[in-house]
Amino acid sequence: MKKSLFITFEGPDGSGKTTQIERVAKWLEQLNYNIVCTREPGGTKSAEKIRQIVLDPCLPIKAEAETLLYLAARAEHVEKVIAPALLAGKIVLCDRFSDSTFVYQGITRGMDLKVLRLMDAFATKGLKPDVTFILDGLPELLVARRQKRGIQDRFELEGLDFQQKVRAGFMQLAQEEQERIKVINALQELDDVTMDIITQVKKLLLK
Ligand code: Z5A
Repeated sequence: MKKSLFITFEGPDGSGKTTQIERVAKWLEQLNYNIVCTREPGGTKSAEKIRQIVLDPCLPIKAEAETLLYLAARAEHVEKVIAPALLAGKIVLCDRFSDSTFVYQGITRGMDLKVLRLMDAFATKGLKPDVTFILDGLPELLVARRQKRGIQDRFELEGLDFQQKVRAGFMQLAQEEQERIKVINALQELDDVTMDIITQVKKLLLK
């Protein structure tokens, strides 16, 4: 029987999450797995509206309010998309999840990580990913990828210092949860990045 899996992709922006989700999804589909690709903030109509608010550079929001918006979007997303898909035995590939809140609102914005973890558990009803891939690379080298997109959101306008803090934050989480979180070198050739991820996913599928 095919089992459900909840896989999340994390890392600084421009690290290749969207690209890798597409590639891993294609590989899983070829093996006849039922998959759902989704993203945060977003994934439902209301959460996509929240996304428009939190990523708008013209709408500065206090860290507390911003956190609550991300968590509100996540509660909707888990309830309406992720949990039903997992219950139906599907594989969910999600672009960002709780670890982004811990890094962006917690480690970099300075909100209390213990409080954030409790609030996140409330929003997700305790749902955690089976595996999380952090796509990691020197922020300086990821800048060019972000620039190609042309559009800048609130976080991207914060500069290199901020991106370095983000990277250190993800590494801190990876250190704390080595079983769940796998760090992938995002600066390799596309195929090599995909191969590293697929190798880990195969292990989970065979478990
Ligand atoms: N956020 C938060 O603060 N708290 C939360 O709880 C959550 C989120 C859930 C979402 O931004 C923002 O929300 C994010 C954190 C915050 N911060 N910012 N800024 P978003 O969804 O708009 O974007 P993103 O998630 O940060 O990433 P992205 O811009 O979508 O990039 P990506 O998906 O990681 O990368 P990509 O689009 O796949 O690749 C970027 C380019 O690089 C593209 O041209 C690719 O072709 C190229 N690429 C990718 N991989 C390679 C390799 N290996 N070699 C060469 N070129 C490559």
